[in-house]
Amino acid sequence: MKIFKISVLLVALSCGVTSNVWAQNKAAKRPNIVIIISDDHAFQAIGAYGNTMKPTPNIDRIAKEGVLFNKGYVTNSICGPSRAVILTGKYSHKNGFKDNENSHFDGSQDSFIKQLKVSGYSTAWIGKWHLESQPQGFDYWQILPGQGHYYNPDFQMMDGTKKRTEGYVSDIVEDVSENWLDNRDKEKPFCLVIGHKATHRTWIPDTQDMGKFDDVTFPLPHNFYDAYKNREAAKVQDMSISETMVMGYDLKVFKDEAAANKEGTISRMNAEQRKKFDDYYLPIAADFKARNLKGKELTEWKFQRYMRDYLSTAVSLDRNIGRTLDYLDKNNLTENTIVIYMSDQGFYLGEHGWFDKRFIYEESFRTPMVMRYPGVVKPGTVSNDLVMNLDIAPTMLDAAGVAIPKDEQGQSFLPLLKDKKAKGRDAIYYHYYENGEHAVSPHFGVRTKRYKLVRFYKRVRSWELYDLQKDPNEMHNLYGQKKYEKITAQMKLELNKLTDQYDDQDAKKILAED
Ligand code: SGN
Ligand code: CA
Repeated sequence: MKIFKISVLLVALSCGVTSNVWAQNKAAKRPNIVIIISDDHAFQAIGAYGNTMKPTPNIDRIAKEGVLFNKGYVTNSICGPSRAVILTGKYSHKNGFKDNENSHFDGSQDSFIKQLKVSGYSTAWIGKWHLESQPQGFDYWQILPGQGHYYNPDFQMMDGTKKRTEGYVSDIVEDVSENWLDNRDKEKPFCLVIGHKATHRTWIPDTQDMGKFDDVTFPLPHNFYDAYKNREAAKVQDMSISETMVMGYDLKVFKDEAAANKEGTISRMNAEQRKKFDDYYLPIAADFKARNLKGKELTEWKFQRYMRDYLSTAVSLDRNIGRTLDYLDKNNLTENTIVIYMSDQGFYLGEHGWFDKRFIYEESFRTPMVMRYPGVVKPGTVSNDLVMNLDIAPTMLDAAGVAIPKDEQGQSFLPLLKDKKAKGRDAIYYHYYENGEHAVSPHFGVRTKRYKLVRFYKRVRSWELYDLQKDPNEMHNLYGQKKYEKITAQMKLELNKLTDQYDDQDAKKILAED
């Protein structure tokens, strides 16, 4: 009997069977990972976060089957920097990618993707990347150069070629992702990042979704006409719907056909796409021109058009998130796959009169973030812990059973989800650097559960303090008020502590000058 067993083992070994069985067992235990990262998608535009129009049934499905993070934040609210933080688990001053204007991601540094790959995962990044340098640590990548285009986008391929693909960008990013999943090495667990361009400016929906919200009149946020009293940085920004948002480029009301043809994405459309685009937008433009709007009427007209395009673009995006979930269902992958949906940061939908992001104020500091992790996260969980995009890398390594490198600055949020008694952060740290387009002054700051302290230090030099409990919309800067001296001092201590903890030398220098 014994001899028989040994001989079976020998035969198995010689055929390589045992190593396959071993790989499969290991793969079964380690979850697959799908991270869907969209661009500029505001939590205010998501059903699960309270949008009553319910434009995102598929994102809502992830939340329902997993966890909704109510307090998900980013460390630096802008595209490239956020992706660099997600990859490395380190703040911008450590991973080197501080802003979209002067930075170039050093791909030779460590990332959670590289760690997963070494530990036996198949890895891929498909879609928006925006880190300038070529992706490293992926078995496969196919990326949109820079911001990419909504229609018939070019992709940068691994072999150095550029490939134009006909269609709508969110559909194509999903097609390529499913194709990679079909052809992946099925012996291994996988980690796939799906990088969507939507809902980035200039918010162009798939033709089938144009006009989806034309019957809706969106309520103006109550601080739409913010006068920025006592808030210098907010006063000097260039991201308002009234001043910055343009009729042609942003809202597709062009002077004439020649002007439309000059716009990148529109000029790329094929005849069929262009006809549908014109059928929808030309009557809107004609109506607008006939009205001759001015002042507040004009601004509010712009706001309604902005909201309609933005939400329709989100519908086109969400449909493709649904396709990812369907793919996992159809291929029996749902039970053993973590799915995360998040944006690279939040976005303003008219709050303070704005579009865009960058500020430490809640709408852009926060990011939507939902995660499904069958067997680990109870469906319908709502998390109110302070978590960050900084935590994605260590959390994914934790889930995969890979040691988290000591120099990662985030922390796994799995303990918070597994154990009700686990304690999360008391405070989170933010640092925004870019000092160009949209004129948002560089700043850093700290947010606790109740208060926020901000130091603007370049375009504008000033402090701001908010009581988020009394003033969740951050309209009343309390800095300098006698009544808040004690809280200010406590918050400054917290800020000093965090700049030490994260070793942010630039911020420490500025604090030392104060
Ligand atoms: C572009 C946009 C800005 C936007 C940045 C950063 N201008 O420069 O409005 O803030 O991207 O966006 S546009 O004229 O090109 O639309 S990010 O997503 O990369 O952070
Ligand atoms: Ca972005």
